[in-house]
Amino acid sequence: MSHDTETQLIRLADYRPPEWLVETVHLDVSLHPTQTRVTARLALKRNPKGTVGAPVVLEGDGLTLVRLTIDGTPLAGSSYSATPDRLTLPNPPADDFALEIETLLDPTANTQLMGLYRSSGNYCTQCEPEGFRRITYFPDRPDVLSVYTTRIEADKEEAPVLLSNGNLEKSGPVEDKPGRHYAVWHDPWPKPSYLFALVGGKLAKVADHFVTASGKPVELGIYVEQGKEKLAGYAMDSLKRSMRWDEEKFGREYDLDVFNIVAVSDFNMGAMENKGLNVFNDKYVLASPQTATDGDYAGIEGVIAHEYFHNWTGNRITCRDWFQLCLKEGLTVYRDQEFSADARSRPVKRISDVRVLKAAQFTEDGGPLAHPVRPNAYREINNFYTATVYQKGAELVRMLKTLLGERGFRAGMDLYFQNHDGEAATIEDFLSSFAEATGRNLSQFALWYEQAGTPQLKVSGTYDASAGTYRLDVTQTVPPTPGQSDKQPMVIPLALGLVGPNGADMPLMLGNQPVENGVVEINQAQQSFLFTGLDAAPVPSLNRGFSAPVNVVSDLTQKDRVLLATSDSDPFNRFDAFQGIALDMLKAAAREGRELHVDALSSAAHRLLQDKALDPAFKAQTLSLPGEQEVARELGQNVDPDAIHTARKTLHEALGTTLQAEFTTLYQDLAPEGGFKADAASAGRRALRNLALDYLATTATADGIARALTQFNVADNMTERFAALATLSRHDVPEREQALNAFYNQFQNDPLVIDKWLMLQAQIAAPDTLDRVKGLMTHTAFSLANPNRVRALVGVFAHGNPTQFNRADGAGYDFVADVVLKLDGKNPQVASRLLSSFRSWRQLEPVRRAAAESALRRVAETQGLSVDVADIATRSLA
Ligand code: B3K
Ligand code: ZN
Repeated sequence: MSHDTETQLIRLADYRPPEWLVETVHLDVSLHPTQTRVTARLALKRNPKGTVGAPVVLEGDGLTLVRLTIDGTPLAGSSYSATPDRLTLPNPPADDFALEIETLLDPTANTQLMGLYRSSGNYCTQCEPEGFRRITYFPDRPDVLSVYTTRIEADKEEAPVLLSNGNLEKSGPVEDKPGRHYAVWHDPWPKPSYLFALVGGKLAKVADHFVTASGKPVELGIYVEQGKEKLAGYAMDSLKRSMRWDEEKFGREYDLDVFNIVAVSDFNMGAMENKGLNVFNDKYVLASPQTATDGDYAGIEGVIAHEYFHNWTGNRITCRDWFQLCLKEGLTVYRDQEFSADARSRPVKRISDVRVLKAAQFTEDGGPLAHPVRPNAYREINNFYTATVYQKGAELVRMLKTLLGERGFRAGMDLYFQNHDGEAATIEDFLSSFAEATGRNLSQFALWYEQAGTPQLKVSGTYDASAGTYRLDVTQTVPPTPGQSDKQPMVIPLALGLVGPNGADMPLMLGNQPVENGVVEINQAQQSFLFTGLDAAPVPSLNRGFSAPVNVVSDLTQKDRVLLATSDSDPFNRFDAFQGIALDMLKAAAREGRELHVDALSSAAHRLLQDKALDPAFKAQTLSLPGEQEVARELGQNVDPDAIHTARKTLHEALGTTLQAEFTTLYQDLAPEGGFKADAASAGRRALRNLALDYLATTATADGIARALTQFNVADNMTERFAALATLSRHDVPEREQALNAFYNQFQNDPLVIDKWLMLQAQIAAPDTLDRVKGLMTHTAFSLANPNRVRALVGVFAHGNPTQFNRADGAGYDFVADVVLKLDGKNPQVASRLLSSFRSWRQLEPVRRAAAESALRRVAETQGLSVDVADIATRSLA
């Protein structure tokens, strides 16, 4: 890792095909805690599409070369050059030859958690995007696809389990080496190096099996630390359901004899889709009712599905280069969202996905780190595994489906799989599959991949009673973003309805044609639509189901929103209308200190709560007030996080007080019956009951706190216990410390639960939280080497505690900057992710803005930064 100024900007426009291909890779890995020996035999072949006479240039990252041979003969020192970062053969002996490279690695010293490293004593790898080059020299780019055979050798005692990609070919004791054993794995599917994986260690296997639609048996294995076997049941069930779903919804079957998942406790992100050998952060595998919340269960289901779905969208069809990352990530997020929507409640899933999109992606898109879904330049690709690539990328796929219809979408997907299986593809390949399948020109749609920024739709309506018409005027603008000042109009599928005074949908006719599927297409800067046949003035219900990732600015009144919140046939817009009423009030209160008049909101809440037809999970989502960061984003400038916090707290208390009787009844009515069930309906009831608990605790009576403490004490599952603890943690009462201590004592041996304990404390909106967080960093439960601990404590403080991270004295910024710098020497990826918490600094009021800027500058000016951190610091300040 070198300093930013020395690193080249890599541009999409400079893409060239690889000069050399690698047809097969034979790896021989002899595991040792500090001296792991890797022999790689690469069958190199000149790419006919490359430059005549090009040298062989292989990437490395911190490698120690031991030996180099060609077709068995050691290479003379003059015929190659090797540095830790590169191996060059200026005059390759032939257009087709076998190069054997021996390197020596120290997995114990690998704190970056990229390449081969150790977690709880076990060996594992992470290669995406550029970790394979930390194992051996290689053309480490996704468009070089090779067939891998991997022999792993290890101490039988230290690593009884040896796994790699593909199918197991042989295993047994190593002759002449007592105590050593080996396994040979072969993966018949050509793949890029980033999908390589290897695991060795003391792991317990949870076994199951699956028979594919065409009758092929598959052995399933989930490997966990010994003693944790009982915690893998939900993950296994999610895996089998994902495998079936992909067959039913996309016609995709699994393609190896085995599918293995390994859960490790030190992992930079959620999980990794290595071919046939997914490696997971154990947070997304391990669950029991006593230790995991409903949210954790949903997370496991979603991530297991996501990684499994990558087998087709990512592995069988991979990316030509890292600019195309959204080709696999956006599409696979879309697929996992749809899977969970089918498995749970579709409207509720949509609401929670949009909440994530707005919180993470809209915020990113509105700040200095904004970039297109397909970026056109990067310094450090690890910094582009973002909400924009993932979540906005998924929205683009969803819009395609809306524009093309269910059948057109499926036909396009089928053609994409048919035409590009086994290839490293591009967004153009993806889009042209849909264009070809449906005959639709998608060139304007492609702008969604090129133009950053959240489009804004300004919408106003005029009703003409005498003509019975309603004219909707729509103006589209895409705000300027770094490097992109002028934008072109995009294609925006706008799902809408016209709601009559009685709350029912009115006819949706343009001229005498009904609007197909209730979707109009916006494709110009300005457009008008004249709806006909209306005998009363309608209230427009816009962007139903959040059909496009845009900001809609309309002239709806509070009364209009109340109508939509209480009677829109589109559940998403009921949610959105309710949130909109709250948001308007919070903005006015935070900005102008305007008083909160809660009547409209509480009567809408009352009607929602009384509506028997509504799913409890939906009610819980709708009645959860917009977050403080959402209010900040909506305010856009001169943000005072304390004012927002106060406004939100006041509104929360006012609603809790007004609806006290109702929430009390609800809390009683929803009391658990029978044992814990993880299904969506049961989770929804718990969510609504916990919401009631939280509102009731705000009512300034001792009752609410006592109720929360009782729930904390008697709960037989983590969802209820944790919700009660979260509620208590938001109040400055003695019960808070009492419960936090009890929780720690009960769960101190379970690091994943301790993360929850750290998280809640990091979020407390009180001036002593910073000291508390600093203190917790020295607690035995904390470790700077473990990404989950760092994210739970420091990550949550920086990203999830707006008042204390943004302390007016700048101490929150200084603290986070210090941790970033300290962490950067160990794990640049986790450090740079933490630094991205500064991304909205320009929106702050002047005092905080200056303090944040100076902390950012201090980071940027530090010598010897990783490229990862230097890149975020530089772009944040630009
Ligand atoms: N593809 C991996 C992410 C790798 C991130 C590298 N910084 C997990 C996923 O999206 O499925
Ligand atoms: Zn992914």
